[in-house]
Amino acid sequence: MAASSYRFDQTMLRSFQTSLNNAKHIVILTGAGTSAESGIPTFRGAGGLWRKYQATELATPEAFVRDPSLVWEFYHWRREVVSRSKPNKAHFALAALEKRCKEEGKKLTLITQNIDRLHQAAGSKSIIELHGSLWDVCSADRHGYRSDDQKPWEDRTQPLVPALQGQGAPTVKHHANIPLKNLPHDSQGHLLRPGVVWFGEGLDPDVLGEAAEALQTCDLFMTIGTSSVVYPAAGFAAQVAARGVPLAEVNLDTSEATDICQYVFQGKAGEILPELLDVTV
Ligand code: BV8
Repeated sequence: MAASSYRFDQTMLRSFQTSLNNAKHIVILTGAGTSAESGIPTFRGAGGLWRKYQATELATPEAFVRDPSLVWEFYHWRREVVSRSKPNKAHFALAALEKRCKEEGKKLTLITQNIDRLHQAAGSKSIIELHGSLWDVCSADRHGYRSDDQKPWEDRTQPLVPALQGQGAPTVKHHANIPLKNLPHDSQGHLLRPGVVWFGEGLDPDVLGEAAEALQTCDLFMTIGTSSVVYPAAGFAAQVAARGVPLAEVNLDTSEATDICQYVFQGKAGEILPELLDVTV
């Protein structure tokens, strides 16, 4: 396997690989940095701006009630970007690790904050999507929150409605101001919203339950490509560390989790993971 351009601390690499080989249930938490090498902008890095907005300003029920056309332009553009994106070596390395764990009778749970479904595209199977999927839609109550009485459903029609065609470019000065009636609606005429978890919204209790079970039983935890500032995911590393479980971080910069990780590999996930996990991608 071609050695990566990343220069490992060999002692840390060997110690981590011993922990990896001894682990029986590995939990991996991924964030936007895992998809950065697929060309998908992260939230808090240079690419985190769309027009003059931080992504976090638009990923809220309040923003949707205030300007549903603007929020739909933003998500339509992200669907366009992701539809042209492919999984990168980080995604493939994690899928290869899951396959090896299965062959060795070990468990691997991949908990992702990402909504781009590139882990699935790379072949990962055991995935917990904390924040939903960019390809899902759902109905919104009058405050813009996900309706409790139904789960989001996938609709990969692109554009979702003709009015969104060609809209959403991050560089234009003027918003499309699409009339409400021309935005996505269901067959009963209810306005639809992206089926993701927005800031200020609770996560799906079933999803949280699955994640909690994995966190309580794992014996190795890896955090990859996340700034670890968004809760509840940001609290997972400390929760597992409290049980004395070893933590590893693969991240371009330091994060809120770095200080509690025994193993820290600072660099690009796509360059580090194939050699770190000893997989061929
Ligand atoms: C909730 C979907 C409760 C939408 C997203 C406790 C304390 C403080 C605040 C809170 C708290 N509890 C709740 C909150 C509020 C809030 C929160 O955490 N706010 C933060 C900002 C302080 N949390 C919530 O609102 C959550 N809800 O807790 O509910 C509740 C209960 C009942 C009733 C009401 C409420 C919901 C949060 C979910 C929000 N939705 N996404 C969408 O995507 O449009 S979160 C969004 O941020 C994305 O999912 C993203 O993944 C996630 C986290 O960001 P990161 O993935 O970490 O991305 P970031 O850009 O920050 O970092 C990327 C990292 O990668 C960087 O470190 C970079 O260095 C690195 N990197 C870059 N390139 C590479 C790389 N690494 C490796 N290789 C590379 N090549």
